[in-house]
Amino acid sequence: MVKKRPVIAVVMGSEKDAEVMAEVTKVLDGFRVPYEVSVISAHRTPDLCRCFAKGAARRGIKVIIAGAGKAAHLAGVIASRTILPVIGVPLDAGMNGLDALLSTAQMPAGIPVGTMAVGRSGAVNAALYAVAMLALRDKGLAQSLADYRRRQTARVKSKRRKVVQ
Ligand code: RP5
Repeated sequence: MVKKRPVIAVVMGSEKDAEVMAEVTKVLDGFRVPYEVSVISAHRTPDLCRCFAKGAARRGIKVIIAGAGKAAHLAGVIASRTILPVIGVPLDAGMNGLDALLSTAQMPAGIPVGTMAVGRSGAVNAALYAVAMLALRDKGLAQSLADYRRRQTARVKSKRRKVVQ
């Protein structure tokens, strides 16, 4: 089987972020979107971070999803080195993730990072947001995204029936 080239890069600041960031790849797997995963730290491996960001577009990556905790500069530093859309997932490594949320979201004008919610919700939504971007140019993916929403609505309605009865 020929492996498809990754179009989404999932990056995290530490291997300790892997559990939450697995929510990203679970969603991408569901949509059969090819991705790559790496651990890169904006602070501990700054040169690697720079090379990764500079080379991503050339390697065929369309969207980057970066998750980090604490002083979470990963998404912002990557965004400063590429014009690809960068989605940031703030992770809770203390302070309920408020530190990471502010570090990821409060970018100065000119270098945007699309910041999601803290933790699992943010990880799931980052993947869905990236899929939505790809779906702009992929009708099959757009259909899958609409189906995902329909299934989600049906699931919530069936639970509601159980609660209301
Ligand atoms: C961040 O600091 C990482 O993204 C991680 O969430 C947090 C703690 O990392 P470790 O020091 O535990 O590796 O850079």
